[in-house]
Amino acid sequence: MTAKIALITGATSGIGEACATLFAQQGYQLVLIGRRTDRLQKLSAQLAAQYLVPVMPLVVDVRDKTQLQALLEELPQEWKKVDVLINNAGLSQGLDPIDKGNTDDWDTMIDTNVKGLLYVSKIVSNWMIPHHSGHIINIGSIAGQEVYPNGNVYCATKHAVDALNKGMRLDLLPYGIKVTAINPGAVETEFSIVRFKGDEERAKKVYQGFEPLMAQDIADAIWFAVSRPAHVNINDMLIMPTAQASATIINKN
Ligand code: NDP
Ligand code: 8X3
Repeated sequence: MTAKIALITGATSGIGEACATLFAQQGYQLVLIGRRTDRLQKLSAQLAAQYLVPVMPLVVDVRDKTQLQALLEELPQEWKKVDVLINNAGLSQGLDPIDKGNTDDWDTMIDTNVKGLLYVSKIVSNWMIPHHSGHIINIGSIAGQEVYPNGNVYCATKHAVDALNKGMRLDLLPYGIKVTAINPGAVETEFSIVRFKGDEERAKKVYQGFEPLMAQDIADAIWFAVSRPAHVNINDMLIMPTAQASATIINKN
């Protein structure tokens, strides 16, 4: 039997990297997407050597729909039978009230978290449809369920992911394609370093005084959803650190 294929966006760190590792462990062939060439090449080589699975690294920005389409459509036909798409690439930029927000940051978040996810989903769902199978995992957030002060645009993008997750499930239902949202609370990754534009001290403080989730916790939840029997779909899953009750209420020491 040929190996199953998972396509993971944002595989160069955090949740995407943990998913790449877990799916390689499970024997999946991987298409990995990210912008940082060195990291993507290194991870791909390491997973291929350690787990003996074929890995196809694609260095591309999911916001660049022309390049994205060209690279994906150029893949050899056998790589297009994607069984699992993990729409994970995403980010937050800044944490400011609406009147002080940086409009370039807004563009980056909307273009990556919403439009990038759409571009990838359109291409890959068209590969899944003829097979009448496949599973799309959309990484949402607690920020897609609640809105917190200064989270405005990031929260809006994750609410959009929630709506798109539901919309995709409706539209792809006739083709037997599963669609699942995984919505994490605080996960210690590079997320806050990116949000605070490289300010590692500020980023570290986000996770101080409680035990946050780790990227592996989210990869495990994704694997749970993907490994259910054919007749079972997990529509969505909200996963929080035990110390976190809502977007803003965290029991810190
Ligand atoms: P990281 O910053 O560690 O990882 C983000 C990944 O997305 C990186 O691999 C980055 O790769 C990739 N990425 C960002 N922009 C682009 C782009 N334009 N094109 C291609 N790849 C891109 O953060 P996380 O692992 O935490 O984030 C993963 C997802 O989880 C995001 O969607 C985030 O919103 C969501 N999330 C995170 C939570 C958290 O607390 N950490 C909680 C809830 C949801 P590169 O820079 O190489 O392109
Ligand atoms: C990331 C988690 O709470 O910073 O989606 O929005 S949060």
